[in-house]
Amino acid sequence: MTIDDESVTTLEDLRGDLAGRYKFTATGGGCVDSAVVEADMAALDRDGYVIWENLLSAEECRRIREEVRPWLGHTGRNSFEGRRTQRIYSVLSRTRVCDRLVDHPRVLAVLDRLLMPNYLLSALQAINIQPGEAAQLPHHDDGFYPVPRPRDPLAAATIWAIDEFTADNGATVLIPGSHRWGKRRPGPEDQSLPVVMPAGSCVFFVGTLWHGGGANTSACDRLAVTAQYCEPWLRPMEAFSLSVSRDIARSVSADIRRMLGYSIHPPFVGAVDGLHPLRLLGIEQD
Ligand SMILES: O=C(O)CCC(=O)C(=O)O
Repeated sequence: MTIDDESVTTLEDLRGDLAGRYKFTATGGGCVDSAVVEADMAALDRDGYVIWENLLSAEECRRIREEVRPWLGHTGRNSFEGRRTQRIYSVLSRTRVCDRLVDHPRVLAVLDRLLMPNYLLSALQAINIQPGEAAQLPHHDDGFYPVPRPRDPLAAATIWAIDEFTADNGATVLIPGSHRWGKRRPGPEDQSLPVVMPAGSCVFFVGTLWHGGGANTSACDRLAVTAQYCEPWLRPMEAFSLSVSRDIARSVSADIRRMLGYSIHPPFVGAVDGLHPLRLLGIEQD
């Protein structure tokens, strides 16, 4: 959409991208049956989360485990990262093995309805909770944006079980319905739910839902991959436009590229030198 010659008297008049290149491009989420997505949205509205079982094959989980294992060197720097938890940041700059998780149609279909067009990837991490780890501090993922609750979510997260999640190996613990809370914090009276699910499954939850990594009292590691997303007008947790090279940005899917920041939130949020960031890659928009 281009801006015409009429004078601009309100911000709404600046509807298009100043580079004249902005479009609401359809995402890969469009291929999911709308009845399925409506059911997911109803669950999110009611509970704050939805669980999708067995989206990945055993072979895909094996490949992720194998690829990620050599980087699992050090444990967390504080109890939030987890003293017995290993985290790998900036996964997109290291490997393509998790791309399918980031732009999975089931995830995009829900994000398309939950967030504004051109929402961004905010984080992609592998999280390996080792035996002996204590439960993580309960939190909600958009809590670091200083916008008071109650409110709509500013972000959303997926946690993919690469190992099976059991009640005692550190399965993510959620507080169903807590996405609607105002200022209150979780207490001992609140019912929490360990997300028990087979390897290859995914829990999707809104950024206002209170949750945390569970305690691992088992003898085995619990490997997960988390992809988190935010509104296109917010600063993502991980600065992907700095950590992911232009060669990698060219090689990933159009959906991931857009979520890395090669997109515009109209009229000009995300522009580079006044132009659409895709020009840096020499890629034409569809
Ligand atoms: O690993 C998990 O299950 C949850 C981790 C988490 O919520 C976080 O680190 O923000």
